[in-house]
Amino acid sequence: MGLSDQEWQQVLSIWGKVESDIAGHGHAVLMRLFQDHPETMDRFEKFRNLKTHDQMKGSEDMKKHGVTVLTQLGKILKHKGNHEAELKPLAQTHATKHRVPVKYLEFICEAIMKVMAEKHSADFGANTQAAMKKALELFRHDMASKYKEFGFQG
Ligand code: CUS
Repeated sequence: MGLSDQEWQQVLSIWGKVESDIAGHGHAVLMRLFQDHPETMDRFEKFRNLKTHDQMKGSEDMKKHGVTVLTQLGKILKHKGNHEAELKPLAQTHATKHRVPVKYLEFICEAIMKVMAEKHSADFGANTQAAMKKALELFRHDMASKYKEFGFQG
């Protein structure tokens, strides 16, 4: 489940491209998530009223939340697996407040992979994709075990 130094390097190098436009990437990720899995919109009250593609496109709330999601995930990735301190409060709010199931985390990770592949096809080759996938799997695995500590089966 762990990543090699080289894999972390690939992950963080492509993440640098995400950070060059974190708002654009974040909004694209949530657009993709809500389009592919509309049921996930239910977790956050401020998104429930968004009905059409255009409403989502123009939503400042979605843009803001996209930045939040990717900023938090970026902080975690930069710890290269030693992310207990960052992960714990995130797992706590998602287990007890938002009640976001592990399945939804999987969906959002898929959306992240798709957006990265679309925006950075030249730099997101098979090896980098595999490394990114591993990093996101590690993240979800550790979120899932923390969820259980907070009594949420996820
Ligand atoms: O916010 C946050 O943070 C999360 C993410 C991470 C990565 C954990 N989220 Cu938000 C999630 C989700 C959303 O937003 C929506 C839907 C589903 C899930």
